[in-house]
Amino acid sequence: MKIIKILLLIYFIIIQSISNAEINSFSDWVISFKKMAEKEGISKKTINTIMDQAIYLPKVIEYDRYQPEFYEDTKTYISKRVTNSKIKTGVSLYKNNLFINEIEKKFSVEKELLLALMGIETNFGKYLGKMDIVSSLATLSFDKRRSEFFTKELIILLKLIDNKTIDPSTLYGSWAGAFGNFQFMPRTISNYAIDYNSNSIIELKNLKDSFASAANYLHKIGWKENQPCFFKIDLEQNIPEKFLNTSAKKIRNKKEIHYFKKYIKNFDNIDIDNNIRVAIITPDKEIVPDAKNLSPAYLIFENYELILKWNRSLRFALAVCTLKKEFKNEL
Ligand SMILES: [Ca+2]
Repeated sequence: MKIIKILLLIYFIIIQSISNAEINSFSDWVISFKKMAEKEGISKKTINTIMDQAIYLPKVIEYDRYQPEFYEDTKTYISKRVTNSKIKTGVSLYKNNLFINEIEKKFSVEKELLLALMGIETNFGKYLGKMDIVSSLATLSFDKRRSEFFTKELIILLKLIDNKTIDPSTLYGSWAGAFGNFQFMPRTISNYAIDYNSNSIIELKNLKDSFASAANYLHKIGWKENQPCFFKIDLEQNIPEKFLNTSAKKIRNKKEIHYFKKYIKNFDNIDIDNNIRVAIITPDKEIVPDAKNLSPAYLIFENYELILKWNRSLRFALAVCTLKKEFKNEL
């Protein structure tokens, strides 16, 4: 018994000293980050007020390292995210906020798409995240894995606070630093967010500012109103492997629709201009154990690829477009 107690004591001393070392070097990192922020032209007052409150969040590193061992198949993924209750919530949100029509016209982005994105990202503001974003970004900047990316995001965030574009007291969001109804990262806020209700501050938890910001973002990256997103297809067995895209990082082997005619069983149902360039995705292939190689399969269009810019996930974009279609039937 005595030996076990001693061993436990040694164990706790080691664990304690490791976490102390981590915290010490985090505070060293804060000091060097502050110097960098000053060089970027951010005021000392903002840097000190904000960064003195930043703490190291071990949980954020846990989330960052977490790699699911297997993915939900596409059907499960979509059915969990496109639900009747979500459709109902979205419809009533729209009916109570008809300013969304004005935003649809102004930015040439369908209201159904905006509702779908908000529904998938945060379930209409229900899941905005409770992490202190400054501390999340600081933790991920201090960590070696993606330090450069998150350091830049944190600098941008400090600039937004420094020039009073956003209110630092509202900065609670996802563990990776995404914020507001549509989960914008600081760079997206800086490039695309808008103060639509004209009170001199961008509030991404406010409906007007967040809807206009999302619409402006989509418009600026080239969204084409009333153009298709994806079309579900049944593939013939003889389709060459190279045409089956499984990664959202780079979509390969695009062809005009008619080129794929010989590989698609339900080709005659495709009521879309045959000269549009498309690609084929098979999102379950490779990442879902025992997935059938050729099913499900989709033809994807330019608008679909724009949603990948918003979030690089084949399933995310499928879910958004599916929910969008549901809203189209309801509104
Ligand atoms: Ca505002």
